[in-house]
Amino acid sequence: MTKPSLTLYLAAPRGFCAGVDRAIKIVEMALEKWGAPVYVRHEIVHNRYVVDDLRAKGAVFVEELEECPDDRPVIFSAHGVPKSVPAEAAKRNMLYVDATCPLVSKVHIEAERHHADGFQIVMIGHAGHPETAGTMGQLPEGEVLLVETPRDVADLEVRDPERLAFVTQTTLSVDDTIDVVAALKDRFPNIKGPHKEDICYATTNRQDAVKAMAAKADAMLVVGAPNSSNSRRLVEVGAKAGCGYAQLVQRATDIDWRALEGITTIGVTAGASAPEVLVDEVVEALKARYEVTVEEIETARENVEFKVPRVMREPA
Ligand code: 10D
Ligand code: SF4
Repeated sequence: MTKPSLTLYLAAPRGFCAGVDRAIKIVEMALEKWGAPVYVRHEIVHNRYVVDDLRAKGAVFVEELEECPDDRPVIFSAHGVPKSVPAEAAKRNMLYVDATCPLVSKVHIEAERHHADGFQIVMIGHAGHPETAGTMGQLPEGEVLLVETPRDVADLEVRDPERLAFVTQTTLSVDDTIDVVAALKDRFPNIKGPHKEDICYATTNRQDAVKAMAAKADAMLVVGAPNSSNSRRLVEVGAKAGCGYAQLVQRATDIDWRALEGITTIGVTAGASAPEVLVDEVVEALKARYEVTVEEIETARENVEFKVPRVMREPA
C-alpha cells in the first residue's frame, strides 16, 4: 500500500534553550564530581525523559529540601527557588548548586531592586508554577502580588499606586502578556517595569516559529510535558495562530493518529525542556505512516550559551 504524502514543517528554533542545557549539565557534572546520589529539588526541567535519564545515573528527585539528607549535594531546578530554600540549605550546612536559569535570576534581581527602592511588585505569572513561587519568594510575603489576566488587574488591591513595579514569568505567551501589561499601565500609569516584559529569548523565538508554521500546517505537534509552561504556551499560540489541530505530545505514543486523518501538512516543534531525541522519535513515527517531505521553518538563529557555576568547574 502506498503511503499518503505529508509535508512536515520543523520549527527552528525548537527544543532545548541555554538555561535547560546548563541545568542538565549541572546535574551531570555534580554526579561526576561527587558521585551518586545527588539530590535535585523539583524536576531539573519539566521533562520526564530527562528526569528518568538523570535518575538512572544516580540523581534523586524530591520536591522539598526537607527530603534531602544533610550530607549529600542538592541542586535547585532551572525554574528558581524562593530565598528561603538556599537559606535553609546554608543553615543545614549542605552543599548546594543553584541551577536557576540566569534569565530567571535576572528577574529575581529586578524584583529585589524594585523592593529596595520601596516599590510593591506585581508579578504576571501562572499560579502554582515553581518559577512564580521562586520569584515571589525573593521578597517577603505580601510584597509581590500575582496576576494572570487583565481581569486580575482590575481586582488588584495595592498599597500605593504610585509606587508599583511589575515583573513577569519568563515563559508566558508574548501576545497574552501584552494585554496584561496594557491593563496594568492603564490602571497604574506610573507603574515601573521592563521595556516590554521578562519573557526570555527562547520563549519568544519558539512562539514566533510556531506562528510561522501555523499559517502553513493543517496540524501541529508540540513535543513537551503537560507541566511545562513554555511547551503548553506553544500549543496555545499554534491554535490561536489558526492551526486547526495543535496537540502536546510527550512521546510518539501520544500521537492521536485518528485526529490526523486527512492532513497533508503538519508542523512539529518542541518546548525548551524537550530533548531532540524525542523530536526524532515523533518524526520517525510520522515517516512510518506517511511519505514525508521535511521542510525547516527557521525564524531565528540562537547562539546563547550559559556557563556552569564556578563550584562545578575545576580551578584554572
Ligand atoms: O514550565 P516551564 O516552561 O517554566 O519549564 P520547563 O522546564 O518546561 O522549561 C524550561 C524553562 C524554565 C526553567 C523556566 F524558565
Ligand atoms: Fe532560561 Fe528561557 Fe530557558 Fe527558561 S526558557 S530556562 S528563562 S532560557
